Amino acid sequence: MMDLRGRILIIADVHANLPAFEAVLEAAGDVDGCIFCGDIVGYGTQPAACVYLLEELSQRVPTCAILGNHDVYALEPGRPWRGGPVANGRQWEKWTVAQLDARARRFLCDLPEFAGGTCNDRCIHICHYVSPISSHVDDATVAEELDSWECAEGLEMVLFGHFHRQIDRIVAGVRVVNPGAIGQLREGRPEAEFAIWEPPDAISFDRVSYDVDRTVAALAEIPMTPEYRDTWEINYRKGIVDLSRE
Ligand SMILES: [Mn+2]
Repeated sequence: MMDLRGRILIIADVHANLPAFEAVLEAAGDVDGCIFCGDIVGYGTQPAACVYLLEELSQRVPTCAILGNHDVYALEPGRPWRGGPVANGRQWEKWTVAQLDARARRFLCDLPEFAGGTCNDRCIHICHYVSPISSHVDDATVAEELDSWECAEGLEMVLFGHFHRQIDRIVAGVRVVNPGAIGQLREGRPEAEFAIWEPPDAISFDRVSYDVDRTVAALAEIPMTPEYRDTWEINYRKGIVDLSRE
């Protein structure tokens, strides 16, 4: 059972973007623990290196990490997955699966899809999402989704990912917090997002610029059409995901 205390880094949706992940860890400074809400890999340019970095972090400070839908897919590519990769993205996800060596797979296989426990004396639940709706939805749809969540009695906070946006709301008396995305930005700023929880209840959101050029350069390693590579270069540089060009 997780019991974290102190200055806690809350992160999600790294999506194999190593420069962004490194920038967040540096910007966060010294932390006493970490909560990772899923999607360490999936799309992205450096899946294995990101898994290793999460593993190293978990060896350095108490860390509670869970799998996201893309991580589950990378471990079980045959598993039916709503909102799965489309068009060119399918090739990219196959490439991701091939990049994960035994060490990376072993680390991921040990992660759960949900976790519960306490953090700074609050009873918390960690999940990537509650229902598998697409992450590419507008704010109103996210709000509708959150309102439909039913939280267990006594629960004080839900920490989640998937929607790639920073959220701090009260839903039926439970605080629901999403730290935003590190590696696949969708809010029109190419800055990696994270949150810091200072006891007892102060959760602050932050973002940091990262070496986008390095991420874009690594796209060259991945088998994809030049057009699709251009799309993702634009996505990374603008901090968007243009589904119309998928
Ligand atoms: Mn994601």
